[in-house]
Amino acid sequence: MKRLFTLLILLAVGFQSNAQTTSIDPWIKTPANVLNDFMDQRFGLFIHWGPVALRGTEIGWSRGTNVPTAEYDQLYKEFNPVLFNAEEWVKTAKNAGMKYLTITAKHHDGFCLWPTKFSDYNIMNSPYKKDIVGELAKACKKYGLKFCVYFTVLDWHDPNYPIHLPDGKNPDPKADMNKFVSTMKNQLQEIVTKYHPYMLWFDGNWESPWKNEYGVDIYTFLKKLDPNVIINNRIGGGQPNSHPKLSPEIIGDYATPEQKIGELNMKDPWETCMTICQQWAWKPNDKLKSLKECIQTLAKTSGGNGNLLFNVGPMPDGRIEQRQVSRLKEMGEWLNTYGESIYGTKGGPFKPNEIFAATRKGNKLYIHVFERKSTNLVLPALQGVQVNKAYLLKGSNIMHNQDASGVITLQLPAQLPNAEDSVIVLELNTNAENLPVQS
Ligand code: FHN
Repeated sequence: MKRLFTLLILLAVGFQSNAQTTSIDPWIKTPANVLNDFMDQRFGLFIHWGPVALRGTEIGWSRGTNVPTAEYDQLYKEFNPVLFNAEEWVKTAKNAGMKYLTITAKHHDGFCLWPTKFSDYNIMNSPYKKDIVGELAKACKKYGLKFCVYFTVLDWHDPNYPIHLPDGKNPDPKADMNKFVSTMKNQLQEIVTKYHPYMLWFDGNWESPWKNEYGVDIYTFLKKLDPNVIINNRIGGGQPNSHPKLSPEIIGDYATPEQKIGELNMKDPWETCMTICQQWAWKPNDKLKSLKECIQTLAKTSGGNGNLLFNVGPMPDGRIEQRQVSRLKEMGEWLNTYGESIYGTKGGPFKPNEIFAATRKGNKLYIHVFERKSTNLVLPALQGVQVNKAYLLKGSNIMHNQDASGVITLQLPAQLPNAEDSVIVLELNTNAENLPVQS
């Protein structure tokens, strides 16, 4: 009811162009229940892909650096990923225990993976001629994953965007940002109305041409199309160092720490984005993260009350490398056993560290044990809380005691059941989600 009222108010006074204002009308912000649902998902697949896979260099950033600009901009004419199978990609995500998928519909190089009417530089003008974004949206719907779209606000290929190379220098005086933003709105309208993304992952907001006012305008525009679409914090003018933060002046619904685990934060929603290898786009023989690093990153992200958007870079033929598929499957196998300690949990109340992290749901406190340094694992004190029961998730009871100050000591088995992350459940005499975060 409140949202209908909001919409009527906004329609009545007319959606003033927000090009002048630098903050979002609180009434149109993404509802808390929608954001809570997003944070319950905990784990998603990020996919960086485009014609640059033909060179195995970084998407966007290798244009005019590792790959001459003219050569880079012609790659789409060779791009024919005949082994692309959207359902295979979505099943890979599902088998990994992932709940959402985010595809780079348009990265900094400007190439569009959907049949946009507003740029000829798109997949329909490659030999492949199929709607990658549409196929993934359909496959996500079929397999019950939430479909999300990455969209860059900088575009080094578009003549109306002033910066044409990754060095960010020499803004082009012939560029026209008003036309550029108009094209962006048209393309975003295509994406939202045709594919109905659950979340939009903006990026590239750090270059000088992009102003906060554009972010307000785009956020407001998107909310007219879908009041519930979730929007990250890279839509306003800003610096990369602002990505891990969320604040009233930063436009967007959640913070986006990159290639690192965000800090424990019970107030502001956040999602770490991280590569399973080193490069965002596919790179031959790139270094693959170990299973231990993958699982412990997920546990520490959840322990910090955040989501993990974990990235793969598919090959030029449309397949995701088998070693990456296998690594993700191993994560899924871990989640098959321990998923209740990740999905729908809150992080904390202890700060994640190299020995353990904590998540919680109802009266259960989950202790993710990464290393067995000694027989006893001593947890910070929980005042006024009683541990009624302690046991390995899906396993045997754990000896425990609690001293007068509330310090909890767990007696670990000689052999932990899981080399990456063994989860111990502490059943409390209170709701664990209400416990204050321990400094
Ligand atoms: O420049 C991009 C980069 O290519 C990649 O897309 C990451 C993913 O978060 N974002 C930007 C770097 O911060």
